[in-house]
Amino acid sequence: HPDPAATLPGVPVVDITATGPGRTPLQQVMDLMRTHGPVLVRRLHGRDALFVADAELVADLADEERFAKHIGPALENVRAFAADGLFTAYDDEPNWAKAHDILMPAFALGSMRTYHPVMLEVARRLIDSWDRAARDGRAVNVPDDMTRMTLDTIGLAGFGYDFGSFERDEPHPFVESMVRCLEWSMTSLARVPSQDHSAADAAFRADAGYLAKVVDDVIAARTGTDQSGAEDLLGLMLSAPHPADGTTLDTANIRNQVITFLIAGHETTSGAMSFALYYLAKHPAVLRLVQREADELWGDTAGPEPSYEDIGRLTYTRQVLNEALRLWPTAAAFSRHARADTLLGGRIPLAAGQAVTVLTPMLHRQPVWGDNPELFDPERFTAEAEAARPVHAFKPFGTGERACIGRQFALHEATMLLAMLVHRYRLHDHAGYRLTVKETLTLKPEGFTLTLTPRTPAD
Ligand code: MNH
Repeated sequence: HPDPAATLPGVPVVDITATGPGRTPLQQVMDLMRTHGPVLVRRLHGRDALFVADAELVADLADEERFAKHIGPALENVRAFAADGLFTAYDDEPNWAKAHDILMPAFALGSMRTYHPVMLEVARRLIDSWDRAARDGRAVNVPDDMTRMTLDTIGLAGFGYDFGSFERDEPHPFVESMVRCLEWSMTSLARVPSQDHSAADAAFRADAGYLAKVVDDVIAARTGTDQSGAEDLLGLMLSAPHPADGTTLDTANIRNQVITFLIAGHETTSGAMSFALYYLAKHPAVLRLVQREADELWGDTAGPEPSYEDIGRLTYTRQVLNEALRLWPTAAAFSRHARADTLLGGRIPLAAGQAVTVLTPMLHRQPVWGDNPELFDPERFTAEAEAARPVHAFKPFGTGERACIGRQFALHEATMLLAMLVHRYRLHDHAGYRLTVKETLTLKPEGFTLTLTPRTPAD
């Protein structure tokens, strides 16, 4: 094993073998960085991982000529159920470029216009459910309901498939199996060598099998119908020819893409909206400003008809979302590797293929964010403030050609829903919620509940 202290001059090595990474490994590295600074090697059972959050090093890692996306141990585990889907494909795997080219048109800004009515329909399902909770004085579980909303949205908008999540008291079993698969991907990394994990692995295989069955249902509901040429995600997957060679995606890859989009298309957006609502509930002055922005568009009407164009006008609501994604980017790490031997930031020698993981929540707390980075402040995302900041200081969607393909989709969906919710309800932090962040590879505010009352024109 190469000793990184010898190969990485000046980079502290922190051995966590005694405690292990625990159930919140990302927050553990956040804490290590608070002690040891924004560049460190974490050692576990003799395995080393280099983590960085330093803004200049991250800017250097964004150089596509010298660095590429790395599939680290966590994503290697996700490959056990998503294989060569877009998110987990190796950078040089031919199916990555092929699927990327075929699916890109579904994520161009103009495509959001097509998804808008579906997003609105699902937003109304959530509002119906929250109206009932408000009437009965019941608390709502925010992350659970955000997950219902985002799963139904990606199902309908991407695949014409209705998960019907608001008709269930419990989360859809797809969500439960998916969460366990993501947890398995994460907790397997903490395994003590030589222990027996066959029970956990068997449970994982059962869950992965169930996910695959849902994928079969989603595809079967489409094939053989006359909408196989539909231009949603599934339509493109099933029938769009690659612009260069005219071939379509193969059957195995289609299944991997469906599972990838069903997961990547809802899990992180759900967390982002949950954190945004958490900060709004804790910052009444900010909440007033979001409400004012929605009121200016939609007035006193209880049931507004948000248009596609309205969402682009919700600039302050977008700032709130960005600020929530700064403090808690829900996909909190991404990895890069050197394409050839190089010096990271001109000072840290990296061999070809060597991996570096960017810890985004700590990047988002570096000195470029000012003296009080823990403070929630949407003013950080005015156009002027953004223009004054280095471009690579904010990376909630990753970087380069492997950055998030669904970014516009997520932002359209989340901005519209947040504005509709604050327009309609007063949010009550009835339990005096104290933030605990649950990690299942992605981040969510665990157990966050609100009570609601309808707003009156005087509010
Ligand atoms: Mn998304 C890649 C964050 C919403 C589909 N996403 C990424 C990456 C990050 C990310 C970070 C890069 C990971 C890496 O470099 O290893 N994504 C988010 C966040 C949200 C989000 C924070 C919501 C907020 N993502 C969405 C939505 C979809 C989606 C919505 C689909 C509809 N994301 C993807 C796919 C990839 C990805 C697919 C992989 C893209 C590629 O590698 O080509």
